[in-house]
Order: sequence, then structure tokens, then C-alpha cells
Amino acid sequence: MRVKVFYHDKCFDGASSAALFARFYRERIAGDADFVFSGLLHRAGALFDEAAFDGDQNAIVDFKYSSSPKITWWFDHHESAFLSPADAAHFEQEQSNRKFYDPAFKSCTSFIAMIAQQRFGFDPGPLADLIHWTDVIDGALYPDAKTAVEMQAPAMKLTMVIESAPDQRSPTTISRATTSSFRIIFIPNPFTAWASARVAFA
Ligand SMILES: [Mn+2]
Repeated sequence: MRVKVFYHDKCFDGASSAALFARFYRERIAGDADFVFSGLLHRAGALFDEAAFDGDQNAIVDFKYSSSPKITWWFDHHESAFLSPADAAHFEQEQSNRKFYDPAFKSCTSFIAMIAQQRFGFDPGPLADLIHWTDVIDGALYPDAKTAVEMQAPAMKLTMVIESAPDQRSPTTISRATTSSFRIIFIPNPFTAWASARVAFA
């Protein structure tokens, strides 16, 4: 079973949502599932490439609604989740119990955790730290200005990596970060004042 997970790319909540969804899916839906992660970005023109929805199951997390019949799971919490009134109406007709929307949630990660627990018996306990930090980061609920500025907490450092990552490995990075210790390596860029950040696992 090949499950393709489309997530909001270069975004901590997007990557966390994809990682949490994969863990929930493997624990409560199909233990033999293989996951392919595919990042999505907001851009002008068509957001989705219908031909890319080629998994046995195709999920979208922390990103806009698609009415494609190939999309079998969807979770989002953005106010602007629907591209058109027709998409919103399509979602209203939805009967699958696989597509969920609640703009009251600070992060899509905490939303998926709640739905997975209440409707599918998933235990989000081992991911409590990840869920907490995703709410902090996506909801900009920094405990104080110093935390926001210095980005010292491990999750803040991961955020820097995710949001500068030029590739689609972020959900895998987050998954590993929830189960092993890691450190952040900064690689100076000779052409700009910025350093790029990479995760190294212990
Ligand atoms: Mn989000």
C-alpha cells in the first residue's frame, strides 16, 4: 500500500502534520503502508498537479482542499482552505469521514492529533512535545520574546531547518527527531550573510 502525503512545504506545521499523519496511518489504518512525501507550495496558477495524485491513497495535510476524487484524506486549519465556493460546497457534501477542517486550531498537527485520537483511537501521547511545539510555532505563541528571537529550543532550531530546506525530506526529518536526539549544523554560505542549517542525528 503506497500512501502519498502532500503537505505544506517549507513549513514546520506542514512537515509535522505529514509526520504525524504517517504515524497515525501506520498505527491505526494500515501497518504495511509505505509513504511518499510530496511538498506543495502556494503559487500562481494551478496549485495541484492531478497526475501527481498517483498513490493507492492520496492525503493532503495543512494545505488547500482539492475536490479531486483521487484525494482520499484531507486535514486543514487555514481560514483560506477553499479555493472557490464550489470547493467548499464539495467538502460540505463529503461523507467519507476522511476529510476534516477546523480553522479554530492553531496548528494542523494538533488538529490531526485530536481527530486521530477521538475518531480512530490513536495515542498521540508520545508526540506530545511535537504537538505542543507546532502549536507554539504555527500559532506564534512564543512563551517570550527571547525564545522567538534566539530560537534556542530544539523545535525552534528544527523550524529553521524545515523553513530553509530546499528538498522534500522534512517529514522524515521530523519523524526521526521525535525518536532520536539530534543537533543542528550550520553551514556558512560564502555568498550571503546567511548560513544554511542541517539536522544531524546522534
Ligand atoms: Mn499550519
